[in-house]
Amino acid sequence: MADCSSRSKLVFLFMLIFPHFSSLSLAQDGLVANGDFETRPLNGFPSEATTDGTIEIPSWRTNGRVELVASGEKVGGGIVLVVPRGTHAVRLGNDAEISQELTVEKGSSYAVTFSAARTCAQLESLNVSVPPASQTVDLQTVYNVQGWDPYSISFAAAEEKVRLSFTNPGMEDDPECGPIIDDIAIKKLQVPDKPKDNAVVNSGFEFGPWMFQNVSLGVLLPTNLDEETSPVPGWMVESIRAVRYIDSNHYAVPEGKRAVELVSGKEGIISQMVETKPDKPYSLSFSLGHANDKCKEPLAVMAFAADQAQSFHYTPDSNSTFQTASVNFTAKAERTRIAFYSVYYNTRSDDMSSLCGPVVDDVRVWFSGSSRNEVVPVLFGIGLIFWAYFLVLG
Ligand SMILES: [Ca+2]
Repeated sequence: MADCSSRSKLVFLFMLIFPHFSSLSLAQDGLVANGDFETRPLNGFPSEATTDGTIEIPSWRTNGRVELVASGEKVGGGIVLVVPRGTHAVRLGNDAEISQELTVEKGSSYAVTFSAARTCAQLESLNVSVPPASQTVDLQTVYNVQGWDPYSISFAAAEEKVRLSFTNPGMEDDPECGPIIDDIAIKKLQVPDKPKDNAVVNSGFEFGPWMFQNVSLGVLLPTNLDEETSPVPGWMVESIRAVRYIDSNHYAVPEGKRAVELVSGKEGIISQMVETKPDKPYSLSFSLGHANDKCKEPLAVMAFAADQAQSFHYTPDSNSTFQTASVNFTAKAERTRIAFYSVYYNTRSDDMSSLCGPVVDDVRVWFSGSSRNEVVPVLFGIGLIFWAYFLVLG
């Protein structure tokens, strides 16, 4: 009797634990396993010089020359390695690769955030892939004086088990060159609702990639022409250069907690195809702001909607870090492209080299013909009441 009840207790306990087991293995939002490379390898970090053998990187599979590097370390030519955060990061030599298997929700989209730095002045890039998705991120442009930046790419999960890989596709002359990566995080992307009175999806940029609370550099969004799978759902980055996704913890954001800063002049274009009715009048409005990041003015954006293009200068106001701008247009098709780029190439006034620019947020597109149609019957109604009044009095 006692045996039986303890066994059923065990079964019950097992049933209680088992579903948790399967959900535990599902990738959680945030750092992936040893995504910051701070987990100590079994035979110690190479900088501790306890071994000459190959270093295993916990939780990662490596291929080619992959090194665990420590901050302050120097490579040939006296270049001091930049480690984005913490003490350790990895450097990928020519054709080298690190990868990790993730358990995800099949059919969902995910954003991968990672920090990267180049080591040499040569053309360096990083290929990030989750098959069948693959994207090469150009590290040639240093957006920040600190020498590294967080980036985000996205993928749609075709399977429950996917392999996230980082590869250095370059064939550098100097084997000590090659990108450094750190702080790899993942976030399941939610599909934003379509608001009733606004044709823009994710209009305030509130849905986006993982951002580390203690990183003040925002997240760069490189080229992404796939609106279905975008680290900032609904939005595309049409240009070769990136735009910066920013948070209200570190920047002035016009609405909510997130916005975009156009940091690449005319080479950083963010756009969306919005649903419209052909030949109908619409208005595009948006917040144009200053990120409060010491960005040297003037700041201006070029806004596009259908065949309209208009530039707007940010005019500083002591009471606010943003203003509202709008463009009227007539839709030509079922879908209308709206887009923004920065008119100027701006840098921060304190270091003169970190790239910055105007902030865009709270983008709205609405049918502007409706207000006139509503006003007319109301006026007509008021007129009728007046007539009735005079008739009664007369
Ligand atoms: Ca926002």
